[in-house]
Amino acid sequence: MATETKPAETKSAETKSAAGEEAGTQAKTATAQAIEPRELLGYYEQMLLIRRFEEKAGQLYGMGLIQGFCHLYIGQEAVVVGLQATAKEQDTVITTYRDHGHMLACGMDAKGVMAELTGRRGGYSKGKGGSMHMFSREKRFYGGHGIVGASVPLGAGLAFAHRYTGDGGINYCYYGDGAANQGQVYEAYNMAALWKLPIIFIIENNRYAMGTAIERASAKTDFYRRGDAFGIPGMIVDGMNVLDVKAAGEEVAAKVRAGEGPYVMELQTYRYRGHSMSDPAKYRTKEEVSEVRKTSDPIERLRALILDGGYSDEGALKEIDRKVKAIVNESAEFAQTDPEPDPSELYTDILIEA
Ligand SMILES: Cc1ncc(C[n+]2csc(CCOP(=O)(O)OP(=O)(O)O)c2C)c(N)n1
Ligand SMILES: [Mg+2]
Repeated sequence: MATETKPAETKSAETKSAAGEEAGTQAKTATAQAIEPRELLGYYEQMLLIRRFEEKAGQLYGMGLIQGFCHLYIGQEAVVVGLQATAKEQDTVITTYRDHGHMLACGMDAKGVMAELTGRRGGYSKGKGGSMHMFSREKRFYGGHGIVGASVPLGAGLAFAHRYTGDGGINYCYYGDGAANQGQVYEAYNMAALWKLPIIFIIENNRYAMGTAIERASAKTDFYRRGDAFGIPGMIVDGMNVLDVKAAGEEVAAKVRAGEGPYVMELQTYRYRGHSMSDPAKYRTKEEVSEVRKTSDPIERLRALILDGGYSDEGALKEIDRKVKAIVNESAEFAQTDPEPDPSELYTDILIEA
């Protein structure tokens, strides 16, 4: 594998002329950047791990081994992989119920995540939390929240803690296009702007909130401008291009780390599966989904860049495929063989006011 650094041409994010430059709002354009092959292969591996993990979770759900809610992240992998590539040790992450990819990108163990999905002892919440209730203080992952919009004020709280303790960290706060219409989001924006909190508000615009297309739910769909009223700058990014995401994330994280206060990022992306496992997705056509898969799939795009740009070869990618498959199979095996929690666990981790 070659190791030289060379510029990678990344396809431009859709560039929108921002009518509202008032708050420093801008459209993210393409970046040519110095990049090493091993970095590209690293993103490929992480995105593939999320994709294969989610496919396996979908299978286990179909077999009745995962019950309750299960929201898959397939299609959106470049968002979290690109952004987490810009995170530092002390930073914190918070997100919604569509959270398995975020956990893996934060470095949480695939076995622990899969075993939580099947309700086993070795799961991150000892098998008592399930898909939407996993946390890792060690990896600074603060959930996993089922209440739409809740990650935003909670993220502002984490950002406040970063500033209060002076640990130098920032918060990566993820939520959806639907959540962006919640009232609590704007209360949090106001406080974050007023106190210049170190937080990136990350809107994963996957075009739908459950079965509702953004045009049907949002009076204005330029989500990156949602901070305008509070003087919070925003940026729109092609969320299907991991290199664009990484470059944009670096630029924004540097500003937030420098004490400039919050920033809004809109990542334009797409989910291939239904909202959750119980959604047949009748509100959109099969053609729409296959068109996105064909033209914008984040993994296929990176794969093409790696091969066409001569950064690496088929053999190296196959090796990564094998490695990822082994990790996912091992996690699925563990998630089916690890015992269920002991009944006595019903009485632990419960907050009781005397
Ligand atoms: C306060 C609240 N209202 C409604 C719901 C039901 N609900 C769950 S997900 C969802 C749609 C959210 O869509 P979006 O924010 O775009 O995120 P995505 O699922 O697309 O990732 C809704 C309405 C909820 N969980 N919480
Ligand atoms: Mg959405």
